[in-house]
Amino acid sequence: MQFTKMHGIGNDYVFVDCFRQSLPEAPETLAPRISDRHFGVGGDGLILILPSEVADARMRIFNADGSEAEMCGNGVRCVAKYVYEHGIARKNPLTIETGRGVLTLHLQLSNDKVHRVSVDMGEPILEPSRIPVQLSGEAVVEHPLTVDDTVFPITCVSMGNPHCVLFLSQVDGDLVAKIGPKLERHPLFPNRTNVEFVEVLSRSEARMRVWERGSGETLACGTGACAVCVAGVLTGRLDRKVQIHLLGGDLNIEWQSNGHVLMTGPAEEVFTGDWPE
Ligand code: ZDP
Repeated sequence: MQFTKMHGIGNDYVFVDCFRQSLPEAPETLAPRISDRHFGVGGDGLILILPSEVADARMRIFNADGSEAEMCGNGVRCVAKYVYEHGIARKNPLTIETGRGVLTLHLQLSNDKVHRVSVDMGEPILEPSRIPVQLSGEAVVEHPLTVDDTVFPITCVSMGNPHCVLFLSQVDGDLVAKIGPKLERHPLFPNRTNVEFVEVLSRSEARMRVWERGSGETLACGTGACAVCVAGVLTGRLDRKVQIHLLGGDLNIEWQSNGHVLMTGPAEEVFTGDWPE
């Protein structure tokens, strides 16, 4: 099976072109093996690029633990780059079918290569039952949650996949590794959750680290950065247009007046190879 290794600001995945080869039999068991950084190719997960009835292509994403996610921000920019550059659809904009619907992606090209992509990520979902988080009310904004005897005000947002955002005065790796998995698997989140740890730098700038559902800490999360922008506006900390600094690089996020979130960032192809199955 041919694969292509790609990343969006260090959030790296193994991509399989299912236009040109058959779908892997059991992607949920292939994902942990191919993502293993010692015994496999290495990555935060597996992404399948498939034909679609309703868009230029369809994306399915499996986390490193084999769980399938509804959406991914860094991955969909890479899918757009692959679809354009490998001649599946040389169009701009492109449409990609995901677990949260068909998205429109505008490509920034130079010498016919895709360097950056702007994705209309759709509207954020705030209704607790649709995130899902087992709390009442119209939205979960700064709800005090105690973990390890510390109270963390959580704000919950879905971008098709669930996010739990924490604003803190200081964020370090120990905190992410200690609290991340406990919130990911907290009983409040029936489908588990991604967890964002955020330091606000100004009204238009923030630094974040992320503990991803099914992958652990990663260098970046695109849907997570979108959730941080939305949570920042809801809690009065951030303006609607922000730059988010992640361990792997920067993303530009805008919660537009039409209610849609626009995410802009790079996408890179690293190498291709053969997986012996
Ligand atoms: O929702 C989830 O289970 C995520 N771990 C999916 C991956 C999200 C991604 N990192 C992103 O950029 O949004 C690809």
